Amino acid sequence: MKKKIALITGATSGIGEATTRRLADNGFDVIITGRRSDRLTNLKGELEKNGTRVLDLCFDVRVESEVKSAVENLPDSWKDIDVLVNNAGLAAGLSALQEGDTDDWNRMIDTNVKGLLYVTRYVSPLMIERGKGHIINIGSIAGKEVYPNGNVYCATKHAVDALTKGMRIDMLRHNIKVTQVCPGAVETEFSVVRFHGDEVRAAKVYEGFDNLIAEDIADCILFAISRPDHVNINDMTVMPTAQATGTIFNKKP
Ligand code: NDP
Ligand code: 8X3
Repeated sequence: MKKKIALITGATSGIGEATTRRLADNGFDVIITGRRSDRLTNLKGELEKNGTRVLDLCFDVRVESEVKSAVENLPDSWKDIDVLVNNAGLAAGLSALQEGDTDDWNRMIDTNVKGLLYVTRYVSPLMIERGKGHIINIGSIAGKEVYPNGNVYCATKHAVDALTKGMRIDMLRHNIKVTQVCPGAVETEFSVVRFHGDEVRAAKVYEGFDNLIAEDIADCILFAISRPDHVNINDMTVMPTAQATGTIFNKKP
């Protein structure tokens, strides 16, 4: 029997990589994307050893022409995408708006909002043609509330929240499910990227409590995509037990 196909953006690290592995373990063939080609090659080699069909596509979600060309040039055997996981994203910086770095802002807006839009714009017609599909957008607790110095990152994730609702309406008549998964603190490369490579500062984010791990979010995605045809999970907010809001934690001293 033909296996289902999932396309995961940002499969080179963290939540995207864990989701790729989880879906491969559960019978999906996977299209893995990201900018770091060496990581894509390694992951592809590893998954293929276990019998998963893998297509690696190296592109930057911020560059519309790259996204368009990657999707338009998909080999026929990869066009029937059942699941799209819009996961690629980042935070850059954590500072008051009046002190913000505009390069950081552009990177977040271009990746988290425009990148997600470009990928969805070019992949969703393939789903529409087949009259079925499931889009998973990775939002954040930062898309449900705003915290000090989170300004632009929170705005991009609020945009993901709005786009999720908008695409659910637009895709409704095409029988395409749209789900948003909004994690709290997950230890990945996220904070190292946010703090521009400062690993010591990044590690402090996860000190004193049991953070989520990427596999926890992969489990939620697998749950959402394995519901019966007539069931759609609109939204999942998934937090560490020791985290109540974006900034309130039950940290051990
Ligand atoms: P990581 O930094 O570990 O992974 C981010 C992934 O996004 C990488 O695979 C990276 O690949 C990819 N990516 C970033 N920019 C681009 C780009 N321009 N083009 C293509 N791919 C890109 O972080 P997470 O796994 O934690 O983050 C995944 C998603 O989860 C993000 O959307 C993030 O906002 C969200 N999130 C994370 C939380 C957390 O606490 N970790 C909580 C809530 C939401 P590469 O560098 O190879 O291009
Ligand atoms: C990542 C979680 O709380 O750092 O989206 O914004 S948080």
